[in-house]
Amino acid sequence: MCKKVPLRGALIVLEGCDRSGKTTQCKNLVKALEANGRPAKYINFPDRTTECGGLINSFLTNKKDFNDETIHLLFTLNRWEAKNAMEILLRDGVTLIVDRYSYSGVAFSAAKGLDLEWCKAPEAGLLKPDLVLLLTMTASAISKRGGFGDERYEVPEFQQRVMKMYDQLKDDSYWTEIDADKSFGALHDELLTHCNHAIDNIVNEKMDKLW
Ligand code: FDM
Ligand code: MG
Repeated sequence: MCKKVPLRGALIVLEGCDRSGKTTQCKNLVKALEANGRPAKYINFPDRTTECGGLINSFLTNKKDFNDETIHLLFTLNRWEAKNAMEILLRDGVTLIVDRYSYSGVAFSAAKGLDLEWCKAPEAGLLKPDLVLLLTMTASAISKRGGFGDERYEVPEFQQRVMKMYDQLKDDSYWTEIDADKSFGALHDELLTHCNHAIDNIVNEKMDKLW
């Protein structure tokens, strides 16, 4: 039996607080999809390899200071500069597994006190994901994992505020919340099922836009 070729790749975003295992899960999802003959690529934001990403890295590692608005806009710019390349890959049938996206941008900045709508505005027009997988963990599960680094924002109390902001952003029409407090393998299997479902259910060749 011949397998139906999807119209395009799926744009799948993983969101959640630090220490939820997002990055390793994203990379393993790409491996699993590719092993099943589904082209996939790992993308992460911030992308620290660009000039703009270098400024963001200096900020996160406390080597440079920017006010809240400026760093917010740098994170956004870092997504705009990736947009065309992402669109080309999706059109070529490559599924993108994205480690953080505009939702991190808005949730982290709003958790610092910036107005939520102000934070959302410059993200408008970026590619809208087909699926957002939000990894959730309770405060006690987070503290059990420990191992926060010394970058800015890697503080349990702040991460809790960020999780509350995700609640204001989530949209049940394309978000799925997943409890990340389980074994790596069990979480991987659950995430992979959702990714395969999203790829199988692409109906529009054209991408939608945020918001
Ligand atoms: N972060 C990430 C933001 O504040 N805004 C954004 O737009 C993005 C993409 O940067 F604390 C924060 C989230 C995190 C930090 O991210 C670095 P990684 O995933 O730990 O590299
Ligand atoms: Mg981090």
